[in-house]
Amino acid sequence: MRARVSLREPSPDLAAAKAHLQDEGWCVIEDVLSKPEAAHALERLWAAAEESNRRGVDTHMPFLDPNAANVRVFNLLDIDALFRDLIRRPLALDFVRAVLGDGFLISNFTANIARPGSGSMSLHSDQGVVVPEPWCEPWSINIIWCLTDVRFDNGATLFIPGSHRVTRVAELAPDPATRLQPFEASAGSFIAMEGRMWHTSGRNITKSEDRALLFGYYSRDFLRPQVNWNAALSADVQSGLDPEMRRLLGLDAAANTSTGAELLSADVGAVRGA
Ligand SMILES: O=C(O)CCC(=O)C(=O)O
Repeated sequence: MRARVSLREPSPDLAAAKAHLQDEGWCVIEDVLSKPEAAHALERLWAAAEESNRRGVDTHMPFLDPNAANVRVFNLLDIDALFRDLIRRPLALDFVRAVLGDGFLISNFTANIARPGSGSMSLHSDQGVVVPEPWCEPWSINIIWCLTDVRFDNGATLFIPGSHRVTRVAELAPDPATRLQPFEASAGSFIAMEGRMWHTSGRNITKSEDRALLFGYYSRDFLRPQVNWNAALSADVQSGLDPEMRRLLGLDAAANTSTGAELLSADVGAVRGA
């Protein structure tokens, strides 16, 4: 098991990182994007923030963040093809599959730029946001793209080690906030974080350094994604998507069929075997 693997290593042990993700609920893959690629994505993210404001979707969400130093960008997939490419990067999907298997959908893709002076949001797990307790199995995962270096002092995401084993809120006590640790990583990395991990945004206590993260959120295909992509993606964007991307977004007519199909074939097999 390895918590961190760099793609620059002569033979990166991705299996060891997946094992860490499966057991400990997280891992970091470094050097997935080059520094210029991460810087370019950051430029496009700022352009997306402007476009979001132009469309009338505010980038400050008072119900999420204590002040406007957190810049939130929603609907990245509608705004820029660069984000439509990132959300389906084969390496990212490989880590998603390691936790969710083949039957998953893209649930959301958003950004949070924590600028100097930003504060923490509420402690939560992302699976808890979409499924009521008990949380007995991993049904969602985040692939968190780091577009800047991420450290404790510039507002790294804080997580509670082992909290992906918590099945009910009551099990979090006592003093969960005292057990928070930062996810630190360099620009161009991604952090894979199982959906049941309890976490929050850190405070950016630097004078002048932004922390920019993209949150690619995926969930099992029997769960309704956080975003209704049929409504959120323009006709123009939808018409340019290939069949695989339509499938990942759950855009086609058939929905929630894979689990039932497995059960049905198991039943038929049992009858045949009788
Ligand atoms: O920005 C962060 O570090 C965490 C954000 C988060 O957890 C969320 O938006 O749900």
